Amino acid sequence: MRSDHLTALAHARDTAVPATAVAHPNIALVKYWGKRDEHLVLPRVDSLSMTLDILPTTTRVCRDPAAGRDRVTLNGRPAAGEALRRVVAFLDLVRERTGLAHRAVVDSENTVATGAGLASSASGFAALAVAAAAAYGLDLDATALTRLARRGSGSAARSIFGGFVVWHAGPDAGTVAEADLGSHAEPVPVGDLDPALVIAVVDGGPKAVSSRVAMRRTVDTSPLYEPWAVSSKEDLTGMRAALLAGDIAAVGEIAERNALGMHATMLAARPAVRYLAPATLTVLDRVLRLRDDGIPAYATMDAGPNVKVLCRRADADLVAGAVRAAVPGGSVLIATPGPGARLLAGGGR
Ligand code: 2P0
Repeated sequence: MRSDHLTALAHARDTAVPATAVAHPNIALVKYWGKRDEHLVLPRVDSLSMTLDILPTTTRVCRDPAAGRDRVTLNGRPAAGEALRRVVAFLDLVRERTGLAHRAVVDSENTVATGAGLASSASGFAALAVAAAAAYGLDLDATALTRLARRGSGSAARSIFGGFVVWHAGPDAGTVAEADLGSHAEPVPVGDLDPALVIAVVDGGPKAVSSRVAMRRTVDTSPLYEPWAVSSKEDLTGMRAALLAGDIAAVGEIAERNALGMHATMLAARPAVRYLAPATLTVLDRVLRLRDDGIPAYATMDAGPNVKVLCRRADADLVAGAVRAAVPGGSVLIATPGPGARLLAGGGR
């Protein structure tokens, strides 16, 4: 039995079977903003998100024993610059762990604009983690996959799981291995909640400042960063309780204040990082009026001007209509909780 298994593994390592994985983006209701270790991608704070059922990324990885370098295609175009560097660095990590030096051919298709604050790096690195682990014969459980995905992009750790997911910052003290082990994601129990996220895409273009650069500047220079990080701990505790109680108003209130606080830390950075645009504020005003009308709707924004409005699934069409009318030039999408990352095919296992 065991020798059969080893033969199969050796076969997989020699024969370069392609692996294809799919992952969905996630939107944080308690945000990740700031790292304490850039190399290991260890965050300063715990974060909690909802994985979406729309805008998946599909990624195929195939080892190429004859190739001298990795070839990476993103949405049909050869990747270059920082995007290529990050994928190659991620594959290097997988190669280091498996002892397999083979280069790879990577093809990744996003259904969402890359780098527009719509969590494309979360779905992208979650799909890459699952596909690359399979293609290189790295046998990891879901928790270990969250640690691996984290190394590509912090928020990708959360996209390994579906539904609501917490990503633990992990212990501050201890060895590097202990810190790495402690910083993983896991699903969060949720009560009777039937939520939707109405996504107002007010600008689908790439952001001027990457979230990686923006969070580094915020941690280094913003006098508001530490107070936000402290209040974020309370937000996480409150969010867990609100999710368990199925209390959409409490979930929304905490999510909105946490996001506005995160943007406040950036506005106070030197120089300021401002992702919020006039159209963002127009949507925020509309969300307030929906609440005045008795509709529980709450806004959250990431590293970009687009607004995600949390509401009951039953109210999603009404909220989407209101938001669409508020920003006629934008587009509106409706998401509900979606699945975790999964292998579609291959990997030789
Ligand atoms: C989040 N964001 O929790 C936060 C809120 C944006 C604002 O995670 O540097 O692309 O690759 O670890 O994961 C975006 O940051 O950053 C992000 P890196 P990532 O969703």
